[in-house]
Amino acid sequence: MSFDVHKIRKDFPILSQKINGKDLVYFDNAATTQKPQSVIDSLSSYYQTINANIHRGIHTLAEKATAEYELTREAIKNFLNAESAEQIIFTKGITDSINLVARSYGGVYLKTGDEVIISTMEHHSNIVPWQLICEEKGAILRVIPINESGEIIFEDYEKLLSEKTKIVAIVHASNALGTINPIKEIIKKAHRFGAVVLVDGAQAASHLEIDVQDLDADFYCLSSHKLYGPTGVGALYGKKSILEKMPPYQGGGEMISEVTFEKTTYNELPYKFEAGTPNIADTIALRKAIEYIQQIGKQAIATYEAQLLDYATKKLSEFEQVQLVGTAKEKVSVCSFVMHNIHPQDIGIILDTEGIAIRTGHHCTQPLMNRLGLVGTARASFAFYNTFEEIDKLTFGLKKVIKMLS
Ligand code: 7TS
Repeated sequence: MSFDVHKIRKDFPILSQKINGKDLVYFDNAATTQKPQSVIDSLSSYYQTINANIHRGIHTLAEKATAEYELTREAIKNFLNAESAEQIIFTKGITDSINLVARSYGGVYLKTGDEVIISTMEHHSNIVPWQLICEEKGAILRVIPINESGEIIFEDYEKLLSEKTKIVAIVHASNALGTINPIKEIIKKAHRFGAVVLVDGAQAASHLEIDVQDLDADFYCLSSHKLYGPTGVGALYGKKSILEKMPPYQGGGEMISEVTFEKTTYNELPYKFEAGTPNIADTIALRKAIEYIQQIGKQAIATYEAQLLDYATKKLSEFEQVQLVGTAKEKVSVCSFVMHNIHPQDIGIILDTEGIAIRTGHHCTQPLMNRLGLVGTARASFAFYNTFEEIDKLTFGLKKVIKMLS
């Protein structure tokens, strides 16, 4: 399919509305993406035609709902190029996936004195679960430093690795800076020391081609809502040999094979990790989002978004008062910036009066902000439905900010 942004925009009904009397310019895609009509339709169609609880039923609706639900697992398997669908575990999102691994894998395999490595640019969801489990186990959290452009310092990472390293947990692309980390090399180095690697793919999966086998990732995490799908659904990919030796994360229905008061045996993968009735409708709708992305094509998306990023970077650099935050060589379409003597929140409030939605603050990366000596940034993050004209509106909005506040 050839790339036609105006045709694509028609598939996203939310984009055609006015905010504060102006055309909505949605530049908060790193927080959550908008949903195409096919995803919205899937949600109401599910409740109108096949709503039933899955896996346990023998009636027709239960079988239809189960089949649709499992098709999403298959779609994610293909999206990530995983070996098999049983390696895809449904979760509530990235946060839930990381907590699952920290509790289940970390709970068994971390011992006193062991080390977990993360980076300076992690989202709180890839910091706090590791702090909790490290504290419980007497393990130590180590942090890879970054340079002034917002890239990890690879030699320092290599120095942190040792026989004590058990887990490396790292973001594929930073939500606050846009930096794309050299994940394949990071994984290769960690494996030399026998450590497993978890990759937070929140910001990468919507922009880049992901191949978990090529990366040799041990765990890879996704959130549906950052992928044009509904909120409240995510996926965790894991290597089969590792998932098999991990104990269940939560107990309840679905995850069991047999229950007696004396002893319970657990279900097979992936169900061992999926306790209780899941988010069925939203999981089914996620497949529509994946199909939508695949129909446009990751390559076409990456090329177009790179052009948007280049254009925005150039336009913002023309402002004397604007300082870009995050100037890594490899970036996804995230443009963070600060303005001299102007609080990021004030930028966000004034841009909103122009119908422009950006995010301001620490972006759940407080340690990164501390490292950069900032209270927060203003962040415009672009998706394939954004346009160059919208970036012009952002620059117009920033001129208004300067006029009002400097
Ligand atoms: N990791 C990264 C890199 C993220 O960007 C986010 C959400 C998460 C983890 C957590 O994902 P969740 O789906 O479990 O909530 N990032 C943002 C953001 O940048 N602004 O709002 C949410």
